[in-house]
Amino acid sequence: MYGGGNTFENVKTDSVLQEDPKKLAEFEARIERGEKIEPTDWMPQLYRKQLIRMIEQHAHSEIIGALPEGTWITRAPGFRRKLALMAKVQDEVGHAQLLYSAAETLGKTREQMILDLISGKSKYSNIFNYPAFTWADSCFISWLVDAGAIVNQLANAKGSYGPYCRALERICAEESFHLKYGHHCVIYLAAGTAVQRQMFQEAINRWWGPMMHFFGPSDKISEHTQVLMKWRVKMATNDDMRNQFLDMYVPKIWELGFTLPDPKLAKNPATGRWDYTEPDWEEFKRVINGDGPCNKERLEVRRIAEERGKWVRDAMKTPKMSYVSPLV
Ligand code: FAQ
Repeated sequence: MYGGGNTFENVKTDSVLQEDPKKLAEFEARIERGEKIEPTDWMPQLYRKQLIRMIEQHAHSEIIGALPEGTWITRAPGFRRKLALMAKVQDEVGHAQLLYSAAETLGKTREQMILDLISGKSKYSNIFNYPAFTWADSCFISWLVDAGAIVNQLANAKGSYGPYCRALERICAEESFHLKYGHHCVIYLAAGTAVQRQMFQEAINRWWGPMMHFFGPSDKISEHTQVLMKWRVKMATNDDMRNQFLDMYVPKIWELGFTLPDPKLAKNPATGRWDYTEPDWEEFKRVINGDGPCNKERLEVRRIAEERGKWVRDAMKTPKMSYVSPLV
């Protein structure tokens, strides 16, 4: 069990078993039939809690994810790249908006979510806590981090919670443009000078570890997978997503003549899955708990944005305006 939290069995005892068994059975039957659960429908408290946690973290990841690439807008090589990167970064912030709205339908206000982000209470994706030193780092994010996000989001768009699935469908449409943009940037470097190729190889070497972490802890230690899969919020396990990503993108990276910094990485013909060196889960834990190379800087940027934008939000509120109230 990861991070010393509740086991699924504990959760079942403490929370799910307190639910009305008839309502719970009907809810699970609806999920089994492939129906979408909507905000005003009955749902177990644990389903609501898990969805808020996951969608909120996803929203934070998009908004923080805009930062490492955002620093390259002013330094993008050429006007066309600058325009494309600016549009991409703007899209990521838009994704956060969609996701915060989806999380709000479950009863947590956007203000509270932002406060929990900047106080360090809520998590966001590990990968955005690393610095984008070079233009090639920004290309790695646009191609491969977006690719990883699409693998995850395409699967989960078929999940059970209506507002999240609809947000994911819209996000995936835009992410596929990001992926093409990123791939184009990488092909350009790959077909460039020795220095350009070296620059991308170094970016791969820096980002491969965080990329392997991106899909979450291995299934053996993942805390929430079981309950999220049962209620079809997650449509594949962390290891399955990681494996699918490797299946789709390792051959493409190799095709371009780059290497990956893992001597064990190979497709196992017997299992049909990828063998790889176990990612460093201690580093992962440190980074997601606030102690990565850029965590402090990332949160500080968000804190300043929150502070500076307050007068705009206040000016836009009417005296009677209130944020979302819980739909329970
Ligand atoms: N980073 O029990 P599990 C993007 C935490 S969007 C940080 O396996 P779960 C777009 C987890 O929260 C990227 N923390 O968790 C873009 C839990 O801690 P908690 C984000 C992580 O939920 C591209 C603990 O570890 N995508 O990139 C991570 O079943 C380019 C135990 O883990 C989403 O959020 C991690 N990587 O599975 C933007 C997709 N992994 O909460 C800009 C939706 C795990 O108990 C540029 N989320 N943890 O304190 C999901 O699919 C799932 O939440 C997983 C994790 C798969 C991320």
